[in-house]
Amino acid sequence: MVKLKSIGITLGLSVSLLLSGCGDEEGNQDSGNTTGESASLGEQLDYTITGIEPGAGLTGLSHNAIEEYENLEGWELLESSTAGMLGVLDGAIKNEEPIVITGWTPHWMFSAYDLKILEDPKGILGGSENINTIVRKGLEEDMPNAYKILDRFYWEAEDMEAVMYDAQEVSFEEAALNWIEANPDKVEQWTEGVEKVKGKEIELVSTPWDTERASGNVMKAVLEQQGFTVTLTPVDPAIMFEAIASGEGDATVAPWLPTTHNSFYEKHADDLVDLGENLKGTQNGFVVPAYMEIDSIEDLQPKK
Ligand code: PBE
Repeated sequence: MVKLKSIGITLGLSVSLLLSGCGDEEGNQDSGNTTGESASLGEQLDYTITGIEPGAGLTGLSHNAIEEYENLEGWELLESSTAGMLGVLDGAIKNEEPIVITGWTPHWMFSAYDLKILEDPKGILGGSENINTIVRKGLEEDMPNAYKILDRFYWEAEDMEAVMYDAQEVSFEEAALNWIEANPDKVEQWTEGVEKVKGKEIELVSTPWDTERASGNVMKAVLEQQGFTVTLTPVDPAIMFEAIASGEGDATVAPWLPTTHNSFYEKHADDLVDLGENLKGTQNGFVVPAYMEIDSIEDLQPKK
């Protein structure tokens, strides 16, 4: 971290020296100037934002951003996978190269690397958001004990992060159990006075990202300790909402709202029960290494 920070400072200095010494030659800064010795930022990036899975809410929002920001004319979103994106980010940082990725917090990428979320003045990538608990219609009548726990479930970003960090060493199942053991007071708040059951089956659906593997596995383990037999199925956000709306799935603690998963939510809003937020303060964004000289999405220049 310290090393990365000092690289950032060195690079910043050399860019400003270059700027003061070379008139309109802009070095690393993107002026759309293709005659200079150094390629513009857009050229270096091949006008590409490195994205994640096609089915992610963030991928849809990123396409919207490219459309809505005039300065992103000619830019493309490279869809891949979260692991692929993280590999490209790691490679760029090792080589001190520029990179723009689609990222989100909570995520370990922010503790592993010195990163910044680019300002999003149009608010297209969602700003500060929440994660909600959503259940199928009729769950309250069919499984009042599970419903009560799901309704009460609330934790902080630090709790989710603790599970995610632990899960870099152990499985998410084990990390969830470790967190539960370390936080009996929180679990007690969700389960207090709730009657235990004997093997009643409940189907949780979730999405495949670490944030939701953390929350999904904690909810699974809590319900198991209450006597439920729990299935936890990770699917794309679109499928997750369809499952709850059709009643094939009983509950999810994974929807990012009001923006990231809004298109899916709106489609099914009449056919599901929204129990409100279970975590506050998540955020999506276009993310760059701190050594890059830009601060806002609007600092990126259109393809000429
Ligand atoms: N994400 C970011 C999920 C939720 C927000 C990748 C973790 C998604 O984009 O659907």
